[in-house]
Amino acid sequence: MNVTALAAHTPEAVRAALAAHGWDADPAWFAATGLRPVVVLLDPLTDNEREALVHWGVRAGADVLTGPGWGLIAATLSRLAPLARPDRAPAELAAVGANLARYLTTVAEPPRRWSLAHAALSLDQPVLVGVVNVTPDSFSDGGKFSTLEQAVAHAERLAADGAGLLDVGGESTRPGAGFVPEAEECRRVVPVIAELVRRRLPPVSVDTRKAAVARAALDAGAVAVNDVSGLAFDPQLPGVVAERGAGLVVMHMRGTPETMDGLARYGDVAAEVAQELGAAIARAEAAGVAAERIVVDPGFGFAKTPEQNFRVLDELATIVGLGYPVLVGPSRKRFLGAATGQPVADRDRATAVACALAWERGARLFRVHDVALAREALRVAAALDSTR
Ligand code: PMM
Repeated sequence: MNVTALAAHTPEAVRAALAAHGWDADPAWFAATGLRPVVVLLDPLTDNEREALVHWGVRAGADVLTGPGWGLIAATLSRLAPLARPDRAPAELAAVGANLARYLTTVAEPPRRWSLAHAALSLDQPVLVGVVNVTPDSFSDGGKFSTLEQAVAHAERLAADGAGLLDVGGESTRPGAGFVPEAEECRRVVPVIAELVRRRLPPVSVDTRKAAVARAALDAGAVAVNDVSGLAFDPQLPGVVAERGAGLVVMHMRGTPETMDGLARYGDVAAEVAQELGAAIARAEAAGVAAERIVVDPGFGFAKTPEQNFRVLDELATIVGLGYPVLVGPSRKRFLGAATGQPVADRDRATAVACALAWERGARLFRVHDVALAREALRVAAALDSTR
């Protein structure tokens, strides 16, 4: 008898095995999806809930680990699904249902579109977000594109290389960077955005933490706001985004660029980043930003050590599990230098690899300086996906 190992990280392997043994396409696909392994941490749990969870686990054939106030379940998607249904879950576990249902839906059907002001981006293929920094002091390209002509020429190049979105920023966020007043930030970004829109280049987002800059950028034709403070800096910003129906990137960081390096202390970095992003998403939705307009970003290099960045990259499933499309911005960052020994000017290959690894783990948008190189790596990564 042959014992053939099947890949467990993709339903494609089981689907193909079932199809090869005569199953029809649809049942083979649904069965394969149901066999996907799922691990979730439930926290906090009462003693009653813990006891009910252990009993449920024995009956359902799921692995359950618990301790005071928490529980962890590991099972296939199909075994876990009844726990998310009010008519099937034990009454003591009713509180688990809604959030678990939302997560299982995301596993089975991840978001496939990002809605922007008057536009939408398909996420079926990788979306390259080209960086247009109109700053004198950004860490890798500061001062290179600070005139209107330089910034526009650079954006034209990024668009020709395949950028699906152009992210224009006027304030450096490198560790220790200083504050740029609103008027100066607007002076840097607004003419560039207006010109990119006039030239009908790909849609434009503005990289800003400030409501006034976001408003001016949206007036100039930007369709999304990329807030590296995760809505912590300016409480007015989500209201502006909601009012204009713009897209919103909510990035994780702690503190400000001045203070973030001292705040990189985590017990379980991916889980804590996801929880903090969840709180930021709740603020955005409370201000009226529709879920379909929100993208989340774990914030590589922001309040994270190199080791913590690699943990978050490998455990991106925890961020993807929030149920929103995920953008990553590893481009040229210090953690890639820590792994390769390369200086900032020679990290585009490492960036492309990091993007491919992130795609495999569920990221869909990639904010990079070298679009052509990252796009090539992502084409290979995306070619592995089943065409179904
Ligand atoms: N990184 C930088 C700036 N803006 N925005 C998002 N959403 N994600 C990032 O990782 C991110 C960002 C810093 O890099 P840069 O100074 O080269 O633009």
